[in-house]
Amino acid sequence: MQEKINRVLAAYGLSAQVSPFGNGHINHTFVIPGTPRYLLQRISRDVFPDPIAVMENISKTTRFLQKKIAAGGGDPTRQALTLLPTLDGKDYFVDEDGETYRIYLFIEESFAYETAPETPEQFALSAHAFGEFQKLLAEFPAEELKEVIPKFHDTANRLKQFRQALEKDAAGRAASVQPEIEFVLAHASIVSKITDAIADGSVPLRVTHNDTKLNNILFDANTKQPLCVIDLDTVMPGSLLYDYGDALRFGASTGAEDETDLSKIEFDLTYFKAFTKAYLEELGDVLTPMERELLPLSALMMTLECGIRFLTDHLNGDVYFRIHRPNHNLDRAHTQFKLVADMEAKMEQMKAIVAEC
Ligand code: ADP
Ligand code: GN1
Ligand code: MG
Repeated sequence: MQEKINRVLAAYGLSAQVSPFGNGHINHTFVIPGTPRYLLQRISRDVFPDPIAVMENISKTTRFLQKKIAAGGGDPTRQALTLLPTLDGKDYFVDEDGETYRIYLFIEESFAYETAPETPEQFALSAHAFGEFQKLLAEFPAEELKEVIPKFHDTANRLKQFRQALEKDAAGRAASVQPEIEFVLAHASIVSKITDAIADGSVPLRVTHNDTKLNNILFDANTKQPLCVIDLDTVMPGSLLYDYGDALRFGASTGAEDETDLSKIEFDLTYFKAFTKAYLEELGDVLTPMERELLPLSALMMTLECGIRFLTDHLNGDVYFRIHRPNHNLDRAHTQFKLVADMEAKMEQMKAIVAEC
């Protein structure tokens, strides 16, 4: 591996002993020691059929964000990702095996929350960060972005892919997960709620992040304030409900995404309220009535969708999300389904909280 990486580094005029880094489920990430430090990432070809399109989107969005941040008096090299160019001036490098790599400036003195933060107030900070990110990108010309993963948050399509995986049963696991399968199929009636609203025009397409997991924000280690929204691979036209719902899926859970003790997993309404209030402070004036109406359901739907995706990958033999132990994707699906059930029980309270905010 290091030998391959040496050839990549050479394209950037660098040479160093790299080490694996971080907790992402998708890309391979390494840190390049030195001053400054850099972060090297190999883009997953299994996940992104066209890694160059991913890089073109990221080049455009990072440049756009940097300009906006600089114009607002911020620090564009800490508050946005900075791509290092290769010696011949490109924002990425494709090696002889066709693997695509990129290098970012390492944002020092920062940290990410890998589970929910200790207080609702800290979680609210992430709502401001994602809300502000959304506002910064509001003027970005959406037509310049490629749809790197088609139908990424089309929950109905995720259900279709689940049914196909079930049919195929590639890993021979379907028989062992019958209650989980039933749980998914019992929720078939809600999967089109957001896409239907997009189709009838009541929910607009915006440039969205689409992967607003809390660990995709770097916080400043000294001030504990949000610093930079990262993981821009899936920035593309989408619904604001995807970003809002996905952030709650992860950050309003009382436990880790892969917790095996399900008694520890609940959907915490105090966190839900803190996030919703802060998000609406940022974006309340731009929301359409239908976006507002679908806020509570979007948290449930993004959680259901993620659970469906984890279970689909378990059925497919763990080919998409990186796993670190047997049944890891099944464990992840369990937490998501537990959260869905809890949100169903709390839906009236969630609606009341949104109305109050
Ligand atoms: P994945 O798609 O695999 O989740 P990410 O881009 O989210 O990949 O990043 C993987 C890891 O690297 C995460 O742990 C994240 O905190 C860290 N990271 C990403 N970009 C930077 C950066 N510019 N500086 C410091 N750490 C970073
Ligand atoms: C993946 O890349 P990462 O780990 O931030 C996934 C998200 C899921 C998430 C679940 C491109 O996010 O869609 O919600 O795992 N990213 C992609 O933890 O599929
Ligand atoms: Mg990530």
